[in-house]
Amino acid sequence: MALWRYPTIPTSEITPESLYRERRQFMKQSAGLALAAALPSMVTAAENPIKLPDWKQQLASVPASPFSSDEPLTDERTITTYNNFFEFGTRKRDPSDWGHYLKTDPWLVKVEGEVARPGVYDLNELIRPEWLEERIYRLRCVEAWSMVIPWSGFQLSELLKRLEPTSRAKYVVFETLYDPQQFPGQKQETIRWPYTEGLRMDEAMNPLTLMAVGLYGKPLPNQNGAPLRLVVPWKYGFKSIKSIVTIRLQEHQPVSSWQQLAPREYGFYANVNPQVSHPRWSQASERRLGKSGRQATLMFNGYAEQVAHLYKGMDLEKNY
Ligand SMILES: Nc1nc2c(c(=O)[nH]1)N[C@H]1C(S)=C(S)[C@@H](COP(=O)(O)O)O[C@H]1N2
Ligand SMILES: [Mo]
Repeated sequence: MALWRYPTIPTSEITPESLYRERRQFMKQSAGLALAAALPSMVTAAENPIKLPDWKQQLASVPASPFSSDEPLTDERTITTYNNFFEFGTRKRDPSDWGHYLKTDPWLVKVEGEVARPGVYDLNELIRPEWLEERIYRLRCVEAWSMVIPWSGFQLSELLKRLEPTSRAKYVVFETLYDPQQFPGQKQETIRWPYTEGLRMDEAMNPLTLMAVGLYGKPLPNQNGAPLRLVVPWKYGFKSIKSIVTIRLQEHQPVSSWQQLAPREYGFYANVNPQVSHPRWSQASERRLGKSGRQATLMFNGYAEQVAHLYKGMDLEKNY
């Protein structure tokens, strides 16, 4: 028997998506009532020895974003056991098998470069509970599969505004934690660590760009990039960098990890584009995990209306 296979999420905590939707609907309707009913029980809450930071407790009841997709959700088990997170290894099961090695509390985020408010922030100082909302987004991996994921998080633009970028800030760069003690996959040079990603300033400020801290109404599981990850729904999944410890604003375009590893296959933009093939396979269609058959991949992953204007006049075959 393999002793190392701790499931990170106990089976009892996995929520079927139908139940999840019902519960969310119920909560919306009864939010007012629940608040009143909660008052007498505040004594018990105060006695609760497990004191989570405020924002973690709120995740189950944050408002639903109008940007949410209404497609059926991918079930929680698939979202939390079929992962790409090379810091834990290259197999889809590695992140859920090894995720428990990562300690996410406390979590410090270094903000540097072209900002008026650089510094090392505790994650709990960085998050404003009133920013939080739930956004159901499609995630399209460059490997031609996709999922529909209920994230909880906040618009990156809110955070950036608070950090006050200078006029020279043209790009935002993100880095994942480098610590081979917690990330066994970093003992191999599969990619050049730390995992690095970047966005042009207008992409970062677009209202669709999300910083996720939760999934299915709970704090992010480690395998999904706890405690803080980027989600850019119109780009291939690899842009959505996990377990972020550095946010840097700078004037020049950064080189992202996949671009550095295979520049002919992965570009800086990585916009979902069914018309531009990967050199080794087509991007025209995708397999929606949990569903049979394939479906057509949509331009910008279906978010063209909100983001196509960002790339006006650019040759998307060259800027892949
Ligand atoms: N730090 C880091 N972030 C990462 C990756 C990774 O290996 N390391 N994989 C990326 C890829 S290829 C995809 S498809 C998504 C997968 O996110 P999920 O496992 O939460 O579905 O995470 C992205 N973010
Ligand atoms: Mo991916």
